[in-house]
Amino acid sequence: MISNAAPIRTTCCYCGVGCGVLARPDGQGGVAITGDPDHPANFGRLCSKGSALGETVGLDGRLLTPQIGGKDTDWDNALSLVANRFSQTIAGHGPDSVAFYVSGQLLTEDYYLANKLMKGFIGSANIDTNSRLCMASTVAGQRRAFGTDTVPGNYTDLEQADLVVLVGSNLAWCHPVLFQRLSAAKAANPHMKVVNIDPRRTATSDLADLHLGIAPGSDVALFNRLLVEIDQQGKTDRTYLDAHVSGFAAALKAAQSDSTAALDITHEDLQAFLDLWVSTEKVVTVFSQGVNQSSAGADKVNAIINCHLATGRIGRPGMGPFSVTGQPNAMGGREVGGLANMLACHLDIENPAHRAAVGEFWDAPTMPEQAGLKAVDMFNAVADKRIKAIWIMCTNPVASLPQANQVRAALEDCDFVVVSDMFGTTDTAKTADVLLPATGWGEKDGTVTNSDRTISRQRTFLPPAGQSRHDWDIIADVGRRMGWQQAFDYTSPDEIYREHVALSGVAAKFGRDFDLSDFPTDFDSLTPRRWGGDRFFGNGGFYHPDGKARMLPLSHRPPVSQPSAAYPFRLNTGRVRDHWHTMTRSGRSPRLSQHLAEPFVEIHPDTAEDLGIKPAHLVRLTAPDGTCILRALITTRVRRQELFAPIHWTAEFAPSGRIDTLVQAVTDPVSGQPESKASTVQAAPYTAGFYAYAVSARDVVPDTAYWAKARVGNGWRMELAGDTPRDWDTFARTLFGSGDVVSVTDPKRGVARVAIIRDGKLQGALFAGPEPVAVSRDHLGALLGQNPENVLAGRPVADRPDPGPVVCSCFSVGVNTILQAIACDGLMSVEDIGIALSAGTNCGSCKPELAALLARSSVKEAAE
Ligand SMILES: Nc1nc2c(c(=O)[nH]1)N[C@H]1C(S)=C(S)[C@@H](COP(=O)(O)OP(=O)(O)OC[C@H]3O[C@@H](n4cnc5c(=O)[nH]c(N)nc54)[C@H](O)[C@@H]3O)O[C@H]1N2
Ligand SMILES: Nc1nc2c(c(=O)[nH]1)N[C@H]1C(S)=C(S)[C@@H](COP(=O)(O)OP(=O)(O)OC[C@H]3O[C@@H](n4cnc5c(=O)[nH]c(N)nc54)[C@H](O)[C@@H]3O)O[C@H]1N2
Ligand code: SF4
Ligand SMILES: [Mo]
Repeated sequence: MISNAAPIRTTCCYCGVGCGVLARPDGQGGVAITGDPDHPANFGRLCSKGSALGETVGLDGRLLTPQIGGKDTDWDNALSLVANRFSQTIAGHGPDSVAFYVSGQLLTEDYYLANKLMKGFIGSANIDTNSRLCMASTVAGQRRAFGTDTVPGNYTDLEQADLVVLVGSNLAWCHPVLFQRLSAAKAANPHMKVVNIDPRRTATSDLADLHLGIAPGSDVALFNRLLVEIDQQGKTDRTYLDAHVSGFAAALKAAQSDSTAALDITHEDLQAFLDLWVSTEKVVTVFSQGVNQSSAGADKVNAIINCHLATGRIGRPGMGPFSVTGQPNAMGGREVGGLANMLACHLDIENPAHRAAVGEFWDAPTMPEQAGLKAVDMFNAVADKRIKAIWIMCTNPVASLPQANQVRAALEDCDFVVVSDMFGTTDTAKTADVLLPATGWGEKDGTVTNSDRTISRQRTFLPPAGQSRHDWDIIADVGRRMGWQQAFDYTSPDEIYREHVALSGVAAKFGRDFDLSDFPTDFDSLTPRRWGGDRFFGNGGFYHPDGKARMLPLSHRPPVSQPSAAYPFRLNTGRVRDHWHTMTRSGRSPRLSQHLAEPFVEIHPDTAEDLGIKPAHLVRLTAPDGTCILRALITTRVRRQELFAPIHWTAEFAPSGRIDTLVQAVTDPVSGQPESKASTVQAAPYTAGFYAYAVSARDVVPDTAYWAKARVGNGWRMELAGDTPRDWDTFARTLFGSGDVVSVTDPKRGVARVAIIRDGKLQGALFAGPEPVAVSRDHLGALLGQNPENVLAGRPVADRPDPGPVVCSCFSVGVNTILQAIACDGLMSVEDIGIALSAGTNCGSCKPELAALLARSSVKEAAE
């Protein structure tokens, strides 16, 4: 029963859009979720992940007690061990022999304390964060251009612009609510144009008037060409440049000597983009991981900013460069100084006056004078034993760092590894000496900052799972046990919040942008609020000592790994609509697991043909440090010789899908961010001796060369493949347990259908054959735990048509149902589909796919 009490106002824990959420707990561990109509990020909207938040708050799989060496223990033992081992390591080998690796998903208060403990008390700057893999190039680029890490604009700029350029951003899937706001603004303003710059076509490209499928890594060449065009068409803003910017002449000169050869797009498309950008005053250039995750990431950021500075199109409504942040608190982490090369509140670690001020404020015994190790270097230092004790909080580096097999080996070999997580089964948790159960979303309380500088509250509406404790509380306890009782004497997050607000006031005295002095000191009265006001830099006011921005001279540098005879294909990686990172939470939601239920690789049809890879067959990708087996998704959305694979699958869900085992640990020399989108690999068909599809009521770990599992309502669905066919009845028993076996086998054709039924209820079913098996996957999943009449038919009986793979996760509407309705009922628009089938009417995340299905149907009609 849902209570009638006032809902709890909180914030979504997924992406950096930072949507407001109303949570209505049912008092039994469940919760009803709706969008907060009053939150300025979403005004009531939620995407598929936000809408499914209620499915991910259960206790399923949660780590409930601290563990030492895999055995349950109590907090006192666990934290004494952590404090003692860290203290001993520091005493024996110095403060730089220990490290914290933290996360843009920590709340600001957690993050603040981790930074305070490492930088102010342990006295090392070896604290870095997964934001190094995410936003570091933007931080570096903004600091070089503006003198501080400031996002100049806000979300309304995307609505007020006449041109929105999305560079290396799949906004439709990764920032869906912002994408919905953009789509609505475009529908309302017929003059508005959208350009998408991405080597592959995505759901985002479907909204764009122009898609530039540039060669990977060529963004600097593109924006250099744009700078030249701005100059040639006489669109530089001399007044703004003279008053507020230095470096224009050198930047232009460098741009003029760059070439567009690297772009690999048609002259017409290039000119169309240049003309649009140059002639449109109100232009916002949005950028994300296609820009950041590059060995030229910081340069890409500055190439974009250069064009906005040259035209003075910054800090005014509808104009400016706009970095969309990935994680819910990527921005908060930057504000507290969570990166190894930052201090706190946008102060600089290398600046003695800044250091002294922060040290004095904290009453810190010691402060590091130099930046610490950045993520990739940090794990290299673990590998070569310079770092002997590491504490990993709220991130899963064994899955998400490049050369992930080496990261795993380094942690397995490290003297002392502490992992704080909600789950004890992650790829990283398996390497831990001490596992600390952390509270998760719904249980935690604190603040987060979204992409447009709006600080919002996350609030508690559930009790902590088991013995789990808040991250800030765990860190403070360890700080006290290490001997700093007073400095870590906190009893609630609002004390930390007030301290952070006060420190920002100290920073502001140095003329920094980040100042929360006007924020309420009472935590509970904090409503969503943007720091720094609506916009920065419309009238200059940059944070370099002379108050001017810097334009940088830049030239195109290709990705570091170049295709070779051994590794001829370029591997691009990224996200899918309904999964979040390493799936520890989204993988528990049946609703979110249906959209794309297994790891895949997008391959161009010509490349697939050259390699002899057929649709739905398996592909083996090889790189110097790893191998993956993935499902082939043959599509013209990627360029020839280029592959795209999602990042989400781990040893928990599909061990041969761990994509970061293939990614090379190449980093940007300025930002230290890995080039996660441009590795080189070998590709070949994986010749399976059998393919199988299974549904199982219980969670199992098959012993096949390939398997991928996904949650369904009453259990799991699994894709399997391997070298040699099995004795299928025996195999089914091992997977599904005891019961009555019903089976049909045709050994000659190598085909088998086996079901196990116990007490009249389906425990599991397996369909195997020499080719990928064609059965209705959703239908079989729904039969688990039911009385399974006709289960071996593999699909619904004739009077119940097969809905096909789910497109709309909110209402479980499949692709066949939608195509059928388009064809038979003459549906013409996404709205028509909504009225007929409800698809797309709740969160709207599938609207781009509905539009693509409509387009596909009309092309087919036109051809017929
Ligand atoms: N559904 C979902 N949403 C998420 C997340 C998630 O896990 N799932 N994670 C969140 C996080 S932390 C982040 S950082 C964001 C990431 O959000 P995005 O950056 O939008 O997502 P990605 O899919 O990583 O990459 C975006 C695009 O960059 C393109 N790209 C690759 N190389 C290049 C290049 O050289 N130039 C250009 N111009 N483009 C290139 C890729 O083809 C890809 O389509 O998403 C956030 N939102
Ligand atoms: N090849 C490739 N690699 C990539 C990327 C890419 O595009 N390509 N993207 C990179 C980017 S942008 C990012 S942001 C990273 C993300 O990579 P990760 O940060 O490694 O991924 P997550 O799954 O978000 O890990 C968060 C972990 O914290 C746990 N957790 C959740 N809430 C809490 C909490 O409140 N407290 C604690 N202590 N734990 C909690 C979760 O269970 C999970 O194990 O991946 C990076 N890696
Ligand atoms: S867009 Fe979706 S995932 Fe991102 S904050 Fe909003 S509801 Fe959450
Ligand atoms: Mo990210």
